[in-house]
Parts: sequence; structure tokens; C-alpha cells
Amino acid sequence: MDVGIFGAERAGKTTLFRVLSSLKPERAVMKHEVNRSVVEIRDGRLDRLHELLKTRKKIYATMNLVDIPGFPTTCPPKEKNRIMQSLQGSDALLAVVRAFRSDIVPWPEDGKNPVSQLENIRAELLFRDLAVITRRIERIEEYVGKRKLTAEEERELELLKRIGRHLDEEGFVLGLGLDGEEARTVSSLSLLTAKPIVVVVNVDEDQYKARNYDAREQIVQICEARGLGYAEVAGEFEAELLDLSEEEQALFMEDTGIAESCFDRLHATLYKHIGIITFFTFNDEEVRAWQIEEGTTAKQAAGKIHTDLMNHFIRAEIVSSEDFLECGSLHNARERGLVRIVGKDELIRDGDIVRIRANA
Ligand SMILES: Nc1nc2c(ncn2[C@@H]2O[C@H](COP(=O)(O)OP(=O)(O)O)[C@@H](O)[C@H]2O)c(=O)[nH]1
Ligand SMILES: [Mg+2]
Repeated sequence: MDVGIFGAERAGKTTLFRVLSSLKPERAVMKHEVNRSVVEIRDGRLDRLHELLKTRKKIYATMNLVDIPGFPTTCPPKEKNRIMQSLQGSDALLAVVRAFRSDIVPWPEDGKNPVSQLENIRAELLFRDLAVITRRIERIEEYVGKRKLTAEEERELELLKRIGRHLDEEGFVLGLGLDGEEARTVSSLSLLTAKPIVVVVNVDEDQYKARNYDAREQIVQICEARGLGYAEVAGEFEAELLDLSEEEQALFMEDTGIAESCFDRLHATLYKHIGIITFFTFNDEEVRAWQIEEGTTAKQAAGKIHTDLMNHFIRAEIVSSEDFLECGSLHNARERGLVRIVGKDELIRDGDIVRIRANA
């Protein structure tokens, strides 16, 4: 899963990147360039499975994080384009908004409060997608009058115009509910508003403890109305925790009332917002977590593991990790009738342990 972090300058994007990647302050990150890292998604269920099965390897699912620099309003369009391009491969975006107060860190020049920052972010995304759509429409329309458009081009043109009108009315492409074929037609354009977006409000320790900041209600409301995910993090505070031992971290977190680390909270929000669930596999060698979309069938899940398993799929054995952990072994789970033998169309549920039988 590829996740892009963006937002205004000094909103705390790189701080969040650091926290999510567990990078200690001494690890240099680039302030004005794109930062990338591969992050393991910790999962308590996988840990417990590993303790039980004692395989040599334990493989978490991963997230590829991209942190882009913010740009001032004076940023030349070409440079802005270059920076924004790093977001194109993302499956989802984290839009960072600053709420934390500080006498030292200047506010983003274009937004002194979270609401105006969020509005700027929205405008930025809409503007960029509209530019992409307009360019593509112009390219196709260049043919008009020179030759007859193919049926495919006609369809694409009509779709592009529909998307353009929607963006004009400040609608995100995600809200258009494009069908599979339409989505494929425009997938090469990598429209940013077609991606799931989670707004991450960066708060200070006091705001975190108070569970409040100026304009919180409004931000939550905007997110709900516009189909954006919502999360709060205490970026700087959690970045400082990285320097402490685990016991000290636990103490500090208890004091602030942060029950879960920023990472665990954000990844749960992200999964829920994008519609991603986890299934597990194991063999003698390893236990492993996999990310799939909700609504994935047993056969598609097999394809995630290996195309051969999908092509020669016979059936799957499924047991929930909860049942499995309680029974302590596959044998016991079978005895108690908790292992289901299913065909290719069975839907995988979050937390399922899946064993594929294929005609090798
Ligand atoms: N006081 C305070 N400072 C913060 C917080 N989060 C980030 N900062 C500081 O704000 C500055 C900008 O943060 P950075 O993550 O580089 O922002 P970016 O430009 O969005 O990547 C840095 O000096 C951070 O240490 C916070 O929650 N509280
Ligand atoms: Mg930065």
C-alpha cells in the first residue's frame, strides 16, 4: 500500500513521517525534498500467531510512505508539479493540517487556522485534477475536425467532460462513484481526488489531552460531509517519545491518555477508510499478514499470494485467527468444526487465516 503525505508548509508532515517510520531525530530527513520509507504495519494478531506457531519468520504487511515538501504560494508551477507528481502512485493520501500552537514555528502563510488550511488543500487538489482533465480533453479535441473520433475516444471524451463538470462544482472524483471501466479509462491520469483521503490534524500535547482545538467541530463536520477520513495526532510529542525506552513511552502515553501509538491509530483509520482488511497465512517457515480490499474472494486472495495458486485454485480452508488462537492448533480447530472449507467465490473476512489448496 502506497500512502502519500501532503499539506501546508510546517504543518508537521515530516514529523508525522518520522513518527510513522519510527525514525529517531538524529536520522536526517530532507526538509525540502521528497522522503520515502517502507513501514511495517504492526499487528497484535500476527504477533500472537507467531508466538503460538514459533515460525522462523514473521512478516508484517507494509506501507510505502512518501512525504512531500509543502510549497509556498510563490512556488513556480513547474516546481509544484514536480513535487505533486510524487503523490501520483499513492493508494491513499494523508492531508496534514496544523492545529498545534507555537511561538517559534510560523503558521503556513496561507492558513492560520485548520479550516482555511483544509480549504486550501481541497482547492489545490481540485485545481490540479481539473488541469489534468482539461489537458486530456484538449488533446483529444485536437483530432476533432481532422478525423473521426473512435468510439472509445468518444466515450473517454464524454467521461472526461463529466468529471470536469464535477470538479468545477468542487466535487472530488471519488464521490462520482465511477464504475470499473470508467475508473480504468482515467486511471493513467492518477487523479488525486479519486484517492481516499484521511485528514490528519496535528495537535500539541495540551490540545491532545483536552481532546480539543479551535475549529475542531467544523473540521470534523467538513470531513464527514465530504467523505474524508479524520484522525488526530500529537506529532511532535510522539516524535519525542521515539527517543525513550518502551517503559518510559508507556508512562508518557498513559499520562496523555494516548492509548495507542500514532502509528496504530492511523493505520486502523486508513484501513477502514480505504476499505482494506488483513488475512493471514502460515507454513513451517513463516507467518504472514496480507492486505486486501474488502470484498476479496478466496480465489483473488490466492492470487495475492501467488498467481499459480489462483490459476490452479481448488478450494480454501479458512479459520478466524481468534478461533485458531483459542484452539491452539489447526487440528483442534478442525475437531471443533471451526475450519471452513470453501470455494473460489467465498469472501475473505478481516482476520481470517487462509490456506489455499491448489493443483500444483
Ligand atoms: N510545538 C510543536 N511543534 C511542532 C509540532 N509538530 C511539528 N512541529 C514543529 O514544526 C516544524 C515543522 O514541522 P515539519 O514536520 O518539518 O513540517 P512540514 O513542513 O509539514 O514537513 C518543526 O520545527 C517541528 O519540530 C507540534 O505538534 N508542536
Ligand atoms: Mg517536510
